[in-house]
Amino acid sequence: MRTQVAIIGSGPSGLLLGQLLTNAGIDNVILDRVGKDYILGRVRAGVLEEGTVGLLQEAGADARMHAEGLSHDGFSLAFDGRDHRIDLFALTGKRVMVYGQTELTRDLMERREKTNGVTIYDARNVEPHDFGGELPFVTYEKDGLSHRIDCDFIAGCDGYHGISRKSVPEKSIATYERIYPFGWLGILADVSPVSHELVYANHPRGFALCSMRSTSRSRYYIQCPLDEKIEDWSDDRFYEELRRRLPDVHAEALVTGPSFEKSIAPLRSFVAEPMRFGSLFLVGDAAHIVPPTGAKGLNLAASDVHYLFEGLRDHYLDHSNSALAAYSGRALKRVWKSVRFSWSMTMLMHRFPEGGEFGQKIQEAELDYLTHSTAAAASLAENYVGLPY
Ligand code: FAS
Ligand code: PHB
Repeated sequence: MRTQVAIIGSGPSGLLLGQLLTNAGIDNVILDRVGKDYILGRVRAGVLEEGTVGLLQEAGADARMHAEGLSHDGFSLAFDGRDHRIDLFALTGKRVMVYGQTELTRDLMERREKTNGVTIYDARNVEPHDFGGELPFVTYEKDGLSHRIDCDFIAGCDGYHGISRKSVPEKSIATYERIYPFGWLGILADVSPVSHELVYANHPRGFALCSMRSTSRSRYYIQCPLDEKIEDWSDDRFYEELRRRLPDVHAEALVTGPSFEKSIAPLRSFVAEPMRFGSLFLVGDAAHIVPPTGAKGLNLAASDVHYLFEGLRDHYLDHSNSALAAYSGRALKRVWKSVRFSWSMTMLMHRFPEGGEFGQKIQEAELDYLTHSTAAAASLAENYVGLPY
């Protein structure tokens, strides 16, 4: 088989890039090591920046998001028993869209099928080859047979644990990492959310986040030690602990009900540089990971796709390679600013026992500053709604 762009990974990065390329008449094939249902079974992000919304519109996969998504003008910081609203729209003129990554992925998959995009699921041992040379190709195994796809470019959209970054010679790549000493225990339940907007809570017992997927489906998280076991957390125990970390106004509004998803996610900051190696481009989680405190992971994948699509479109349609040459530098400039923001929100909102009383006092001072200074709140807000592409 031959294609112009071989995309490894059928998550949001791969699907969004694939659709933009297809719409531009640029041939592409997506390969994923698992099946469609497995991908759709993963519960991930929930908040979309306007840039991400715009790219889904450009991809023609935005109808359900606009019909079912929730447009939010603000969110709350809860601490010291009080709730402080950050008015995103008043401070930035922008909003965020609350719409689950699972649904966005489903919409992109359906759009790809409608436009006859080729996706090879359950592709085992996918491997990029000769991306430093003139004739790149990808190999994989399926149904006991080995296959090869010759291509012009390879987009590594295969996430943190994917093969693409691991295929780059160690001497050619630099990585930067911070691992946080806790995780997020999250549940999904078909109960109405405690508030019409998201609530990020800083509490001596630990961080909590009240999010949602709709007005009848809530997504809750609490900070937990990394060695916690899911089986030790009944729904009742989870709701009781969540309630203890919220101001009364939200604790009293908490509607409980059986969870249908419960998981613990570790938190890390990670960046690989550069994001281009010859004809191989790293995109999204394959190149960077952020703690979900700033709701940036999925949105950074989207801005990477924007930069890479511009480069590939200019290469094929305008015979210009300047945008492709600029991809890594442009993407990393935005990545590092979002990594900084996600790190700062994580340091602000979580309990760090090793930080001691001094660390606690610094958090309290910063929260006080954020909720009494328009300049400080505006800085937080412009990062949360998403910095310009
Ligand atoms: P993805 O990891 O989504 O997709 C990569 C795809 O590549 C997968 O389908 C995988 O099967 C495939 N793949 C991997 N290795 C392969 C190989 N060798 N061969 C072929 N295919 C391969 N972000 C937020 O903004 N908010 C959140 O709350 C949030 N929560 C998260 C919770 C968890 C547990 C995780 C892991 C991430 C979370 N994220 C969150 C970040 C997440 O949303 C990512 O940013 C987003 O999935 C990035 O999309 P992709 O880059 O497409 O990577
Ligand atoms: C979510 O709804 O899953 C979510 C929302 C905002 C975050 C993290 C996760 O910062």
